Amino acid sequence: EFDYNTYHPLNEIMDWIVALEAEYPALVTSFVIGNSYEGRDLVTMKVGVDTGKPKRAFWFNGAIHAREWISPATVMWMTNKMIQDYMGADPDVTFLLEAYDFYILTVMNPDGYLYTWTDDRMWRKTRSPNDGSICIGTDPNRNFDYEWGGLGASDVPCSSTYRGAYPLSESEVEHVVNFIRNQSAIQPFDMYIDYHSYSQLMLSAWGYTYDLPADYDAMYAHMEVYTDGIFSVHGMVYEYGNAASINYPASGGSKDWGYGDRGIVYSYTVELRDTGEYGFLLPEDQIQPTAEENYVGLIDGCIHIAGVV
Ligand code: 0X9
Ligand code: ZN
Repeated sequence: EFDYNTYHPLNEIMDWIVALEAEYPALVTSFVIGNSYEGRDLVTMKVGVDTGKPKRAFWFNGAIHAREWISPATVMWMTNKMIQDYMGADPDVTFLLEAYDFYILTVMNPDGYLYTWTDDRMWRKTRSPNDGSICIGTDPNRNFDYEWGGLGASDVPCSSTYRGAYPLSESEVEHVVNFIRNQSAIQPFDMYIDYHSYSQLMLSAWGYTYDLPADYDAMYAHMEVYTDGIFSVHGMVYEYGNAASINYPASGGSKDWGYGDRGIVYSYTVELRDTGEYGFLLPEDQIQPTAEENYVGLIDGCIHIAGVV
């Protein structure tokens, strides 16, 4: 029996995916979208029901930043809950899994995540070397090929926000981008969420500029639904709005790529618990409440999207 209320090393997360697929073959399919710099599989799950009809798609991922352990833990908890709710004939989840495929990448940065268990709990970046520098790693959330290299992204390899030598230099980012681009030709993506920690924020485009995007009203209405869902569970407040203003400007990030490159209006960075008391070292007894509140936000938010797209 998998314990959702503890943090798990990479090998246990990979075993969890195998076990989930074996237990629910009609709901879960896993596949490898490519490899990390150190050669690890980027294992993505498709969670949905085959109806024989065309389906739209949602994407969410965890652990693009290695030390943000609550992110993959929340992704696993929510994935399991979605499956359990489908098995229990929950009407919203049944509707969603029949109309949509959820593509879920639990650990986007497996090399970094492993490194936080073995060497440095506070590692953030990838583990690829940099020419002419002794410093390792690129910030994968500065490496996407939309408005790469602008505000809030460093050109110094030793920086924790290093943008990389060129856009998509990081294998992990390149494979996510290629997968979503290719899959978009088959089924349109209506939502993209990149789960991070910490700060309790829901951040929409833009990240690279203070300018508000053309679709901001629609984004704002959806963020209100998601964060109302969060609040309804444990009364936690997650601030929301355009990333540059609510958080800080940062270029080459995932959500700007989702919206700017792919046209996915509902494209976000969600910063999970807490607001700084424990930060990245969030105690395990907060895994379940964090996941519970985000699950309600996610499901309510997906139902909202299905009604407006
Ligand atoms: O800096 C980041 O990549 C994210 N914060 S974190 O502490 N998890 O590293 C925030 C990205 C959100 N986008 C912008 N603030 N532009
Ligand atoms: Zn992060």
